[in-house]
Amino acid sequence: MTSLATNARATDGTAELDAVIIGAGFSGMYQLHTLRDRLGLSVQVLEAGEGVGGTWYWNRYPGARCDSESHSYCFSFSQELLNDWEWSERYPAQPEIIRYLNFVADRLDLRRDVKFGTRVVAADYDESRNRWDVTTEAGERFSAKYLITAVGCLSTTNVPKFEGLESFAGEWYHTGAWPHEGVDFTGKRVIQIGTGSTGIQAVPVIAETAAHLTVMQRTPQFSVPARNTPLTDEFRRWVKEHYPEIHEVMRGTTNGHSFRIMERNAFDVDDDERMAIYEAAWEKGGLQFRANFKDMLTSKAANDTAAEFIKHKIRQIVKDPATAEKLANIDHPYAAKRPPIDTNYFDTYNRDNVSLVDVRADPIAAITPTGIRLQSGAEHAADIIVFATGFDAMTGSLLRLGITGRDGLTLAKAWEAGPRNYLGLQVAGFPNLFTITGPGSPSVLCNMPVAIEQHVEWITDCIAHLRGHEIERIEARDEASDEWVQQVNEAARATLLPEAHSSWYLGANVPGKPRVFMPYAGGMARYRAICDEVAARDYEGFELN
Ligand code: NA7
Repeated sequence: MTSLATNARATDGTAELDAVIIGAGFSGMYQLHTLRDRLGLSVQVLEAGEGVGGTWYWNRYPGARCDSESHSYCFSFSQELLNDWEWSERYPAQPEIIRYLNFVADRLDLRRDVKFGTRVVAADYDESRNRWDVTTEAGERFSAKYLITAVGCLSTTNVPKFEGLESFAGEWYHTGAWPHEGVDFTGKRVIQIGTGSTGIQAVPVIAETAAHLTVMQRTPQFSVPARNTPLTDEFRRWVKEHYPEIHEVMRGTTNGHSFRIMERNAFDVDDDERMAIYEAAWEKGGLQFRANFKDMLTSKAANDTAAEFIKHKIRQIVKDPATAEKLANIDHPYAAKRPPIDTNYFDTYNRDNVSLVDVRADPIAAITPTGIRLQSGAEHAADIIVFATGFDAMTGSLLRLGITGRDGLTLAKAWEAGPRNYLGLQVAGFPNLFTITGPGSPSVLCNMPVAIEQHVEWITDCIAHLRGHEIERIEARDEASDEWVQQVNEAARATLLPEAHSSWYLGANVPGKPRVFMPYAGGMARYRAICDEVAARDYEGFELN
């Protein structure tokens, strides 16, 4: 077996490596560290952005902040990194996350093996050489035995194809490709399309400076207060003293967060007690609102109690009854679409300079030179349009890499009817290709750093095993892939998640995308156990040769 300690260059200028990693966000950075510094491989990371950070490099929109609590939204593998970093707020804002990831890149000396400003446009598997040939937009070529995608789940922006966008005389931006110099809304008429987690964070901030903000809402959303706050020294000390316990909780729960899901069901307590529990959780704020009862995502009746509570809060907060009704007219179960948390979102509709338009009742017909026209003919004027319209989630960023496996099989063809793979990690027909947080793994249903660390460590152990046993190739078997897709479907069906018909978990936000529930909903702890067992059984379900 050959290993190239340093990058070699073939006579045609192709860089020869052990591994190419695509993406330098949380996952690509950690994968580089493990393969290079633990296994001693030659590795090249290719990153489209000009800096580390992945999704956080691009998502610089007003109010951009993580919904996971800061002490749980970081790497846990290095005690040194944990000791030497201090978070300032309960939830980290985008600039602080970028500072954190740059701190990690410095400490682990990662940048020397990352090529920034480099977009991959093709990756072809050559069976005779058992190598992946990777081509970039600039025509550079890299060849590697292992190809690892670390492209994130929410990186390919979805700009709906509205007629007339090119005719718009003002400025328009997608939140996921926000200008680094920022956007000045002062005195401007702004229309924002979209009220997902991003839109709900952006509305209160844009409203502070815009002359007028018109929010165009298609699907009303539940949201719970985040209750963001600066962290006290006492809390930070407590966290540093309790990492083992905190990490044990994060690794043992369904969703990878640092809070446990309660053991009780919603109807184990009477109505008064349930209301008191919801009130306390509303005051505390955060994603743990869904952890109040363990049957919240499996029993419609239990879920209805939370849904009614939040709708009641919306009607209490929003003073104009017509606006309140549009916001509270929610027809999916609570948390079946990704549940946002917010800072003054509903309150913002009480401002004189903010209005809400229901574009489900009266859809957007076209973008005009001066604004947006609805199907009814109503016109809304704008100087700036903000697209908070989400992403071609989970599969979009993988499909646009131009991946072709054995016998000319493209990933696009293999996934024509939706993503089919084994454990979310490997696709049949694509040997030695690993997809970090791919569809079919818990990914977006989990606190991302936890999902990422588990995948990176599993892939690292797997590659170490291959090298230790002189195995050249690993590839998911067809039967194992079919069984896994079935397990992913069954796990989703056991919950209320598929009932949110407009959810991006199902690909429903992108017209023409196959409707398949993409993330594994069986829980991170169960998923981790399955992956460990597969490895312990000599990589059962994979072909090794
Ligand atoms: P989301 O959650 O996909 O939200 C996108 C929003 O844009 C949502 O309200 C959509 O309505 C709306 N949308 C999308 N297309 C249209 C069209 N054509 N017309 C009107 N409205 C539209 O993306 P986010 O960026 O907010 O959040 C993504 C994830 O990032 C988030 O869940 C966290 O995990 C972090 P819809 O609901 O599809 O009717």
